[in-house]
Amino acid sequence: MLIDILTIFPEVFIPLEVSIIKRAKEKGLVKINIYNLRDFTRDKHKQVDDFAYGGGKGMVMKPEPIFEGIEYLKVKSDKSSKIILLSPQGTLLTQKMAQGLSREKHLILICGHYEGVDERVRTVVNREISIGDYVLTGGELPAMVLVDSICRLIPGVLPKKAVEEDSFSTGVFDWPHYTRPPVYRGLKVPEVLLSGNHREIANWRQKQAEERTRALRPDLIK
Ligand code: 4FD
Repeated sequence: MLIDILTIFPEVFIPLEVSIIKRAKEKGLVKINIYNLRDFTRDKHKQVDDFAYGGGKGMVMKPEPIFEGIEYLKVKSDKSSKIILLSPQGTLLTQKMAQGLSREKHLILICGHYEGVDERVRTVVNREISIGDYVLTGGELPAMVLVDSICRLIPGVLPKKAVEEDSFSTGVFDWPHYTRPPVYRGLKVPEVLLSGNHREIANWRQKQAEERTRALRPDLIK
């Protein structure tokens, strides 16, 4: 998969250079390119925003750098590309959505700023996605959240079993996990986990997972 990101803050994308995503890139399972929208401006001041027509406070992201950035990336790729705008007005991101997007060949993510983007940008956008009902200073963090949720689902990035056991796929949360030591600050690991009885352990875990989901997120129970 190829993921191209258009942003005015390319330097914030460091989280995509560590851990699982770093390894996915090294394995050649995903290529992530970050592009500075200022490089697609043509004026002397590399202006990416401007005042809103009709007045009012706040700046609006200009359409030209975004259109030109998209055109440059589409010509380069020759693939069927999905153009995604991260915005608080988008469809709420779900595990199912991430699963669908993990099968795409080419994604172009647009990170907005200021009071929003020129409305005409929406004519070239295929999907508008939000990571939750709150407002952020920019679309960069949502873009990284989206990339992370997608990349871990690309075959070969994680062990198959780990992905199958995802809470939002199985419909229940994980069971409680423990590691050594068996007693820490007086807090004991449940006896059953030390018993070596694998059938009992499996039963205990299933029960815990269900109880925990019912208590924390009854809406998830299928
Ligand atoms: N909830 C989200 C996305 C972006 C954002 C922006 C239009 C504002 C929250 C386009 C308006 C981008 C989210 C930047 N805040 N702020 O996913």
